[in-house]
Amino acid sequence: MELSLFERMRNRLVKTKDDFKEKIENVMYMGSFDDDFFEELEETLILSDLGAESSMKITDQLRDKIIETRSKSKEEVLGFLKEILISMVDVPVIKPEYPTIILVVGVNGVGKTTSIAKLASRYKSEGKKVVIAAADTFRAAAVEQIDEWSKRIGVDLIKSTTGADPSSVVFDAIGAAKARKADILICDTAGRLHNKVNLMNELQKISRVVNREGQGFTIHNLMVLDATTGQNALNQAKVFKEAVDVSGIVLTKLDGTAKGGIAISLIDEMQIPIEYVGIGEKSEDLIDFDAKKFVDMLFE
Ligand SMILES: Nc1nc2c(ncn2[C@@H]2O[C@H](COP(=O)(O)OP(=O)(O)OP(=O)(O)O)[C@@H](O)[C@H]2O)c(=O)[nH]1
Ligand SMILES: [Mg+2]
Repeated sequence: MELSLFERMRNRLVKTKDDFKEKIENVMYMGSFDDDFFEELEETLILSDLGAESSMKITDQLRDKIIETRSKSKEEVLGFLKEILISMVDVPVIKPEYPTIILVVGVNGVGKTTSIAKLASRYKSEGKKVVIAAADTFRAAAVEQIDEWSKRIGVDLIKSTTGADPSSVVFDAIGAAKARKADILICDTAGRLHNKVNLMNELQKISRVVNREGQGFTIHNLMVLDATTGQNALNQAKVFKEAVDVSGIVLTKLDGTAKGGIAISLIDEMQIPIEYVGIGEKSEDLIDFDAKKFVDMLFE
């Protein structure tokens, strides 16, 4: 029997779930909801990678709620905490209208190419015509890597040689996507350090080509972030958002961390939805992210 999305999420994100639960329970054992409690709670949220800013916001809101309701019950307070987290992640995902171009961006090694393969495989199985642009012309072997994936999945790849101008690969790929009447064109790009100005400029150039040539397509800039890098992912997100108009996040390697709280912090601080999360290395290990269900899971 096929597992539900929720069950797959729960199975793979067990580290985050257990860790959060244990930490929150420890705080709740303190008994009374005084200054020590709030201090401890804030510390705990930060340790779960919710970030200083979001953690403070959560703690403040909870304090207000407790004062307002004069609640002294642990169950009620836990309920309030959950409500606050749920309201925080309430940033809607915009579903793509076809045809669409998805430009995938992010720093080195976060899981861009793997996520593209997972997306391509998913869309193909839904009967969509998928084309991939191998616009990582920077790293040696990057073209081979995506070539291998596209053959395995059975989707078209538009490629050039290492060292070629990535914008021109994207240009050609858009032409091919139009000619082949593709539903989805996914563009792989080179990992780039967010603090390297010339690389960010190159990314803006690619993005301009997509915007200019991609008439008739909805355009979607997906930012890939590695959950295991914690708050660093948040810093990357901020810089990439300056360079391109990021419309969604893929949060990868959530299976490999106990600090999945980064998901909440990202949505809260960036106000950008997490659309997909990576929960493993195989092509089926990508799930649609439901932030509300994610919070539910933390409190199960
Ligand atoms: N456990 C786990 N591993 C992942 C996930 N996504 C990607 N990886 C692994 O992360 C490593 C890097 O993935 P790539 O897809 O090559 O990353 P990239 O961003 O394209 O890297 P560059 O092209 O070098 O910038 C690979 O070993 C992947 O198998 C995930 O969701 N979970
Ligand atoms: Mg890559």
